[in-house]
Amino acid sequence: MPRKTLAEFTVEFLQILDEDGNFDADLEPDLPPAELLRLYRGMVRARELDQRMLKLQRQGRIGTFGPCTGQEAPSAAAALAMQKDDWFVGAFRELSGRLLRGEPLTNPLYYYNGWEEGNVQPPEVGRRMLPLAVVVASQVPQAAGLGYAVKYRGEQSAVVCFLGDGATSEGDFHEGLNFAAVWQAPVVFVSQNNQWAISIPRAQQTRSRTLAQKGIAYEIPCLQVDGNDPLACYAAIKEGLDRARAGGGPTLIEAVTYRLLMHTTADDPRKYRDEAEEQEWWRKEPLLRFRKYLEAKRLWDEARENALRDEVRAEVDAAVATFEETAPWPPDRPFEHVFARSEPHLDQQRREFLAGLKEDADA
Ligand SMILES: Cc1ncc(C[n+]2csc(CCOP(=O)(O)OP(=O)(O)O)c2C)c(N)n1
Ligand SMILES: [Mg+2]
Repeated sequence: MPRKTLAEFTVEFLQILDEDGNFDADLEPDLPPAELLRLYRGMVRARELDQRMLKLQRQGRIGTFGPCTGQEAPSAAAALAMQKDDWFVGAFRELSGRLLRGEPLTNPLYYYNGWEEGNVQPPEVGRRMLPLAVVVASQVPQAAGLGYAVKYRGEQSAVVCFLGDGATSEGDFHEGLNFAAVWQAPVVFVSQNNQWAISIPRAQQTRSRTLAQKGIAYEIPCLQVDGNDPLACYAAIKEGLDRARAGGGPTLIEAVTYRLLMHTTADDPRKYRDEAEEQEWWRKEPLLRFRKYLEAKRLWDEARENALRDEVRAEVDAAVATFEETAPWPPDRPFEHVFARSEPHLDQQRREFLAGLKEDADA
């Protein structure tokens, strides 16, 4: 008996705006000028805060953090495509999306100084933004569960869950995708393929030709997009959210982007990658091309750019001043968030930690 083909698959790629500012007018999403400007402003705010945090870290004024420079497009686009009641489930490179959802600029400063309070959103933002997920892929099953919950309750809301390229090699990723598919949970998974997982390059991460195709095994519609193209990211995430709300279950999007800076401030990329590769990606970064797009639409010019940068830098200055002047929690505050009730070994660690700080101060 001859073998026969049971199934065939394709993986599509979407780009609307390229690095030179050329765009496909037929594919342009229907976003009014005010929304396009909001998107750009959101990305600029993230870039400026990121750059400032890098300086603060180097000066010992905040702790270790993972910069998001170059990866502003996917989560900013998601924030625009999402509704207020949707759940935002991030990893740790979604600064632009978080800020666009309303997170105060002081939150990342608090968080990266060791205060879990930086994950708490003010009431106007609401609770539908999960804390940063540093444990790689741990947020994927949680997003599937949230999707199941909103569906079970008959809500119209959906979930957008971010993860990295390395995260797609984790068991949690596959378990989460499997459950989301079986339950037809309204979740849009967005893998930010920034080409690196610390020092592991994309080519050593997986043999899969695309990360998007990992959805196929679970019968999840998938798409690869130019992750430095905010318009393609928006169109793809919006399509996924519309499908989710219409009962069509989950979507997997691979957003092809690049981590322009270090993994975290604790490492030095020059040890494991070529500077020529970085330079090539600086040319493709999202702010540059989106500015060109806005200029082509006659929505932007040099004067507006300078005014925005000044305004945002002043905003960042004010946030840093608030963070440093008010210093709202003592340095041993994180110990209060480990267990509901403290344990003797934790009390011991806390005493040692405080004694160490005192020693450093006295030295
Ligand atoms: C379960 C787990 N294993 C290992 C680590 C250490 N770690 C932190 S980030 C990271 C790489 C993540 O790569 P990727 O998913 O591509 O995300 P990116 O950092 O590039 O945004 C690793 C291995 C971790 N935090 N959690
Ligand atoms: Mg990565």
